[in-house]
Amino acid sequence: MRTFQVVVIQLLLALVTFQCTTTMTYTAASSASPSQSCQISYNHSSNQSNKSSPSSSQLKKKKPYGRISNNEYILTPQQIKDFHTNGCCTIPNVLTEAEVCVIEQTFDLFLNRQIHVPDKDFCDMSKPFDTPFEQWSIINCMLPTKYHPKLQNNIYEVLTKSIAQQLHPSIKMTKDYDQFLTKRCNKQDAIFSWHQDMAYWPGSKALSLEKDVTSTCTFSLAIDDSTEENGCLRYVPESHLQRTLRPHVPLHGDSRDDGHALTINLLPNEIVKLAPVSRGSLTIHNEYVVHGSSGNTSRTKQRRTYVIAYRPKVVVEAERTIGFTHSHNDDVNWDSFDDGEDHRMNSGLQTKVEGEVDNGT
Ligand SMILES: O=C(O)CCC(=O)C(=O)O
Repeated sequence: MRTFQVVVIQLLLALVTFQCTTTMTYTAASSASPSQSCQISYNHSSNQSNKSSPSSSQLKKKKPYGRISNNEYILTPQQIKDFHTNGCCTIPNVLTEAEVCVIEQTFDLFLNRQIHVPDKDFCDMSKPFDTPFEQWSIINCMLPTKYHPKLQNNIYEVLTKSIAQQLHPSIKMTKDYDQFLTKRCNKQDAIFSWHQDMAYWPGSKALSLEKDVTSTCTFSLAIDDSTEENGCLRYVPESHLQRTLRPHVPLHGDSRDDGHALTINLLPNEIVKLAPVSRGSLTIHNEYVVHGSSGNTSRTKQRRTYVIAYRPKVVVEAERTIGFTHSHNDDVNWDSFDDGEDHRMNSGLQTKVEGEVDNGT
């Protein structure tokens, strides 16, 4: 009898283990529509160490985090804390393989120039504008949903809109711009220079906003696994906390007529953290955090990433009022913002701040 009981318990345990494995496989594999049974476990809790199985009352009490439905991803309190404390965080397994595949097809139409992106909105973020396409290292397509409206409201937009709202619950957040970035394989110079995003954008004064409101969540969806080797995002944790802009200068030449990118140097002893993420996962960064990425040393692996930035609705409306749309073809741009920021004064002069170190970017 006792042996029979042991066998029954073992069978039950095997069944539970089988169900868990099936759910995890389903989560990681292609699926555009996770079933009801996957909803609660469709999250990073499956990445955690295998502790003893929770009881059913424990399961009921457990908050559902992660991908809880077709169109919602709930952040854990720790992820929210990481974003606000460090200025950057990584969020695993946000899109399914099938969802990434759909987006990837459109992404590649841009990459292969089957969807036309005019003038400076199609550029290399690491090289001067006059570089021939064959020699580009970081292919940048600005505003893909503007140039291909069918892409609007895709699942990545839907999920990140709700995540941005979770990060700034008291502010009405709205999408500001989007961007496709590709680091070609074997391009050591595919370096995205160190910068703070706010340096590229008009500040509250230039936008005639009474309150200094800038809160931004910039998402980057990995279309390819993003690793140290192919030049994943890197950042200086906590560098956003003071909310001050460092003196940025154009990366090429004396003005932005030569190239779009701005650059700064790191300060001595600043700690740099890498933010590798797997396909379908995200990084999110803040508007003041110092960040960039290094070259692609992989012979075979490109790095494609899909950026969407959310900002307060009042900010986006004010940007549009002054004619700033994040298009590199805008007349209103870095050279012409009137926001009294020192970092934009003497933009043609290569200011070297005392104590700065040149770290190869
Ligand atoms: O992903 C990268 O390499 C850098 C992107 C970036 O700097 C940005 O989106 O602000």
